[in-house]
Amino acid sequence: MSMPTGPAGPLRFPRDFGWGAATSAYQIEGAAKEDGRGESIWDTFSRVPGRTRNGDSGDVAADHYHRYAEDLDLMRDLGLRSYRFSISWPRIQPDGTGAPNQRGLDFYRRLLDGLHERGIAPMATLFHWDLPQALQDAGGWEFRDTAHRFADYADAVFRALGDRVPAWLTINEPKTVVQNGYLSGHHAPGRQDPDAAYLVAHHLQLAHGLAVRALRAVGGTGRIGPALNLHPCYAADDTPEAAAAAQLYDGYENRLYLDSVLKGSYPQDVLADLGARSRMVRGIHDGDLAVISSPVDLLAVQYYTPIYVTADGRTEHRWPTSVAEWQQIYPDGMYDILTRVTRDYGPIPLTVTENGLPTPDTLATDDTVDDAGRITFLREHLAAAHRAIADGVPLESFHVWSLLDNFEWAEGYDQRWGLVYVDYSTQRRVLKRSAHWYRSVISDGGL
Ligand code: IFM
Repeated sequence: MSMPTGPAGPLRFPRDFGWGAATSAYQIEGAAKEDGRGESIWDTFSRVPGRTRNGDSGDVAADHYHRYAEDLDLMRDLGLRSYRFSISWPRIQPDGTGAPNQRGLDFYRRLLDGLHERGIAPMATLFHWDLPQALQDAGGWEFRDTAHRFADYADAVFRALGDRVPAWLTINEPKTVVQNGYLSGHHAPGRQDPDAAYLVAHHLQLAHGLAVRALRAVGGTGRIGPALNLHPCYAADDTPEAAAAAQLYDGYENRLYLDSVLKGSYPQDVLADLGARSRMVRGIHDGDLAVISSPVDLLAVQYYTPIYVTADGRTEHRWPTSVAEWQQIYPDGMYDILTRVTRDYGPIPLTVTENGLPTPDTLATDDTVDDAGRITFLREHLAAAHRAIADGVPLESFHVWSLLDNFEWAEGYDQRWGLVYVDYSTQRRVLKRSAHWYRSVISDGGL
């Protein structure tokens, strides 16, 4: 990757940089009951009163299943070079097992063909949290067999779509499934069981490794890697106690997922903290870490926020937050996490597959959306990514979260994360000011 020097401005990105945007199936597709799609745990979870804001669900979402051609044109008009989306497991295997549903595969084939026709490189995530409900009924990610079901599903997808997908991501943010689905319980399946949570972490990692092996077994030519949300963890003060607490926090936030995939071991401090009697530690079988650390081709990093850890292991906020109160806006964290991954894990190709924030966007009477805060946020985070590249990080691409406003899980439709505003009453799309800005960043090749 060569950094061009040229007239356009001080922060030029590599000429072949993959300027992109990201989405996920349940958050945008809608069409929850069409073409043979089965139920996912998010369909079930959203129906339980009180689980999502306003009782919102992904039943209709941004209606992308029907409007994908219009959305592809939007991507082309923005100048995107890369589009990261996810494949809905219950569209492909309505009950989580068995022969693939051709109508589900056909939808993704149409989407992929549309991307190629417009010169946009697809990046497909196999699992972005929409587990088939039938597999949850059989034990979900607590059940080791689910990892094998995932490998079977991945195999079917690789065979059907592999000729059209140059880059695959296995599991989106396993940590969020662990923390939100099994610790706090505010995501599907809504459990609050720490012992189960870390067994789930292991099975998600195992599923990742089995899918990597499945791709190699079918002779797939696409590249593959995990999609990890990484949070730089800093000590909240300069006591040795805060440093030790931040180090352990980092184990749970980052090394649990990075070390297992890239070093073939779980971090000893986390294993010791969980204890030999924990379900996770007892659930690690001989050979599992060899599977989990099957060589990958790229690592997808998702960065939103840092974490500051106090001596007694609590967390503190230090920087301004966004509409999402868990987020602290700290662009240097992007630089820190990218350079740290390269320093600690070697020069594996990196892609940023998510970065963004929700802003209080409203559609003005002149049909514009002035999301100045998103422009500032993205400019500063892109500048931090540029600094990381200049310091030797092999970062290939950057995907804004998100292309479109969408279903933000437990927050329903209240939080708007898109470059493109969706008027949910009509499903009309309106480019926000940030989308116009991003288009010029792409055409200038930098900031
Ligand atoms: O919307 C989510 C996405 O599904 C996973 N990463 C974080 C985003 C914002 O919360």
